[in-house]
Amino acid sequence: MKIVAADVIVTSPDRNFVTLKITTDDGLTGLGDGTLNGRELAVASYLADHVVPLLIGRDPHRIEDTWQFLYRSAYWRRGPVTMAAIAAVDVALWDIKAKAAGMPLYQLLGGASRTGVMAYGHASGRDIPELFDSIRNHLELGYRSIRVQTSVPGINAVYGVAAQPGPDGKRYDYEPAQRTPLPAEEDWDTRAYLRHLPGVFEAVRNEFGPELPLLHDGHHRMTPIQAARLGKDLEPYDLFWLEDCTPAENQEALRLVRQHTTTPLAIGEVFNTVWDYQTLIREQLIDYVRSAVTHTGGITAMRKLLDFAAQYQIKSGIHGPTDISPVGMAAALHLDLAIHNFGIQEYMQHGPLTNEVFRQSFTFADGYLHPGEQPGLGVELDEQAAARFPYTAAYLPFNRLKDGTVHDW
Ligand code: KDG
Ligand code: MG
Repeated sequence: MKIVAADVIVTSPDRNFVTLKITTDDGLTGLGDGTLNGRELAVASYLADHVVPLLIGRDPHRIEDTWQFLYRSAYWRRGPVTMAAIAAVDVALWDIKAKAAGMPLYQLLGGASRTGVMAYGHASGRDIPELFDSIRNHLELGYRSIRVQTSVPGINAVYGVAAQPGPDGKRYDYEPAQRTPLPAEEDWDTRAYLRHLPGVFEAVRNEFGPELPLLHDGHHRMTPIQAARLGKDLEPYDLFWLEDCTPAENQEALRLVRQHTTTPLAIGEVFNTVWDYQTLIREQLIDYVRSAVTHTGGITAMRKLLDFAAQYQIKSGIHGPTDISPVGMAAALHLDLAIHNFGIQEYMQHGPLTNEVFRQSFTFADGYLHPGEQPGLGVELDEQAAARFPYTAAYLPFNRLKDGTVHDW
């Protein structure tokens, strides 16, 4: 079998997505997600200008060899653009291999290790009553694990709070990237946040009881000692995890956090290779690996990363916000179903236009996702529908402190 075409499709139904479609000489097609929120065209160019010419004529079954070739022959290693491009190729090739085998992809990864994939959804509110409504709404939608994000008195706009108004005055909702000419400016005050958050979790536990798994995303804003304090303060509320408590480029910083708290820690959505996790995993400084298949070099690299994590009883918590396309989500679900050290899967539901462009066969019922039984990934791209939604520039927001200093967002 040979690759005869590889097309980069950029579409913007509810938001921007970059998809690679690989076609073989016997007519099979495979899809891969290369969406990098706010920097989509960089991956599209990397693929179209530098990778597609290298794929034509290659044997699509040689997935490991293609991965190593793309990673090593570029000379310039790692980085989100490169690794998203490699992921798009890798996942498209796995899609083709599984279609050729006539099996859903998870069968090629070793078969199902569980009957379904536990998912968590994003509840949020500007105040406690709105947060409770959002949690109830997520429970009604079928979620059985809930991430809790809340506004903080004294801060105007905080990551993850759906109902707060964006720069256009509309609901911010679940999508932080906004179609504005410049990135929206948000504000931040760590001391106010540290004072406010434990009371919110206390109220949620009092209302919803001890059983419900609760998660929280710190979104990279604290110093190690601040993160240590928050982890300690949240211990009575038994979180499933505290995510991205510090910007983790400095992996050693997590030693300090770990010394002080037993709140489980999840890190890695902005990472793109196993090297970003070396200290975190080897020293057991985290409990969950948060990488996206889409940003970490695809199934091939994620499988190795998660097998490494398994040696240390560290589990998966694959990144699954709306900026992961349905193709990237399906890839995550096949992996989730197959690996032994599965933890939880993030699942934010896409909007109706996205679901029109990407026809999906994965299902969600009673808190569990399943990738379905169609050969391959189980996602089809409607190219005519995709063409109706041209790329629209959008940016993630950024943060400033009260004195104007730029802060991590
Ligand atoms: O593009 C940025 C989003 O993917 C990120 O803000 C979402 O932190 C996030 C999460 O945990 O889903
Ligand atoms: Mg996050």
